[in-house]
Amino acid sequence: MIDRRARLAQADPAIYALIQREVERQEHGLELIASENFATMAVMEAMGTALTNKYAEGLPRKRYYGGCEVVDEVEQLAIDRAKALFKAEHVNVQPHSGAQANMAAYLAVAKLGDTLLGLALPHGGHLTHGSPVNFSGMLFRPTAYGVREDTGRIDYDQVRDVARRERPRILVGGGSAYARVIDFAALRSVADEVGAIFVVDMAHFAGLVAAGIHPSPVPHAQIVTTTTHKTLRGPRGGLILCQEAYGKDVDKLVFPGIQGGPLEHVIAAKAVALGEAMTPAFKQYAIQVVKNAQALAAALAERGYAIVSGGTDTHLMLVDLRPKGLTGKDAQVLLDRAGITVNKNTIPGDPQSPFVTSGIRIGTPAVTTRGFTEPEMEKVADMIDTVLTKQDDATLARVKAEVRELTGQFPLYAAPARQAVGARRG
Ligand code: DSN
Repeated sequence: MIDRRARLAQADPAIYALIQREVERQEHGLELIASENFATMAVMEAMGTALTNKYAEGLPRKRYYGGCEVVDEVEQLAIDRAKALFKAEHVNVQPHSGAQANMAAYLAVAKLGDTLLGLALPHGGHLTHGSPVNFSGMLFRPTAYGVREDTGRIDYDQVRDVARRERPRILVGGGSAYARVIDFAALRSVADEVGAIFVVDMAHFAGLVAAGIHPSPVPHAQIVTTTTHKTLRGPRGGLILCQEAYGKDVDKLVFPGIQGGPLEHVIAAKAVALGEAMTPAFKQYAIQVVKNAQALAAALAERGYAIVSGGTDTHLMLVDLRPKGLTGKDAQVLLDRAGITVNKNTIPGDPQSPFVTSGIRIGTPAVTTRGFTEPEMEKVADMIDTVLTKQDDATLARVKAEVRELTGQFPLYAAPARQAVGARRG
């Protein structure tokens, strides 16, 4: 069999070299972006297959084109696994991304101009939960609830007050920088009181829900959306889970509403990831993700960093850098130079703009995939603190070498011969 890497290297040396560089970056860097992970070799192999060549508008056994008998089975397997894993009545596995999953979910239950109520972006929400620069704030009337500045937690009384005042058609739960378990029952009761549909975007914590170590929104929300590549550790993409009563509308909105042909190669990879998420090994992984996040939050707090809400229940934490006199932007740049990847993030009540911010968001899904446990979290906290405290070139170079040594002890892409396709160990 012709080696796939050799073929790519020969056909397009420029792209091959860039992929190799990215493999190197992932191998030797400390990946702490809360929404990133390292998919398994099996997931990546499923994506790089002949399934990419097939058009399959429609749903399994109800397609517009012929020749869909194989992809029908692929997609049905993904649907069945998602239903079983999340105990959902209806699943659509076609959304190309979390944003498209949210768009289809909203349009399935609301009209243009209807009111949407979500967690404010600077309080840990997401662009697609009603930001004015996003479709969610352009097509709908966006309103927001927030977290209490003293606790960093959602104020459910305030959610009820805002909902009573604004009368939303859709109440959105979930966010991209909220570290605590959300009280889904409380939000559903608010939604019911004002006649809203409750949509939960569980993109960030879906892997924890799949592992059974985080409350599931599925029994509470009419519609649940997610990405598949964060804690769920699958390919880049989205899913929609919903109650049977919303199934037809959701399916129609995904296609022909907002998408064309589904990406069956990605759907195959989603099926592989969903299968992996059913295993005891994945449950152990998810447990360790949270233990690592809690260990890292505690270690940073010991070093004088303020953690929004005082800690985390999940895979991520929001670090308020104001006690250190640093902005998120500066911290992100300094850490990057030492091979540590995080993202700047606004904190509740942030006096800085979203381009500068007063905080950074840190997550543990990726480093846990490569095998880090609590002792490594202490080392990571030390490295972060050293970089942000000293800031000089020599220190940054020294920490970068330490990062390389630490990541070298937990290799990500096993054999050099498999590097070009990004073969994660295991
Ligand atoms: N970009 C993702 C995140 O970092 O949370 C959300 O879309």
